[in-house]
Amino acid sequence: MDRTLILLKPDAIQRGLLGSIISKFENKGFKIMGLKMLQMSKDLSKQHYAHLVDKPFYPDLEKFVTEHPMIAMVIEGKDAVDVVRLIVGPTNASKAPAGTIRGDFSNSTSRNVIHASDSKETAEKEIKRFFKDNDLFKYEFRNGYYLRASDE
Ligand code: IDP
Ligand code: MG
Repeated sequence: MDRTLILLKPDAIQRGLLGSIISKFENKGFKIMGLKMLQMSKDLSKQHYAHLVDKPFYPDLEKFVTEHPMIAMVIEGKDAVDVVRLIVGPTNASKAPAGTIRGDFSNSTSRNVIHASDSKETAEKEIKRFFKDNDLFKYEFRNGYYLRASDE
């Protein structure tokens, strides 16, 4: 099973979207392994957005993600990294299809409500950045039979 890191950014909290967003992952059959509220430090922002620190919009991004709490979650499921990115939609929410999280809840690139890891390798690094092993829980869904066949 794949695991991926999701951040529900400060705009998701300010706009009261947490329940609506989390329910999308529950509805899809993904399992939440860990979930917490945190406030990013400037150092953590520079690590997490290392690929963007030289961009002109980075100062606004750092201010936005560090001045208010956010939610971090690890979810697990079949092809979780790729399927979650599909559910999240493209970075520029103005171009995100209806039905995706960004398509339904944002019309912006800089305030696009959610982060999701972009590859399995990134996911493993990002999960370690936000969670200790002890913060993650392994359990079985009792209705797994109704989510997919045993050979899927
Ligand atoms: P992603 O979140 O879809 O993986 P990345 O390119 O990794 O997209 O960018 C990380 C975050 O940086 C975006 O979600 C967005 O908040 C911000 N960002 C990326 N590109 C821009 C931009 O061109 N203008 C403003 N903010 C941006
Ligand atoms: Mg990214």
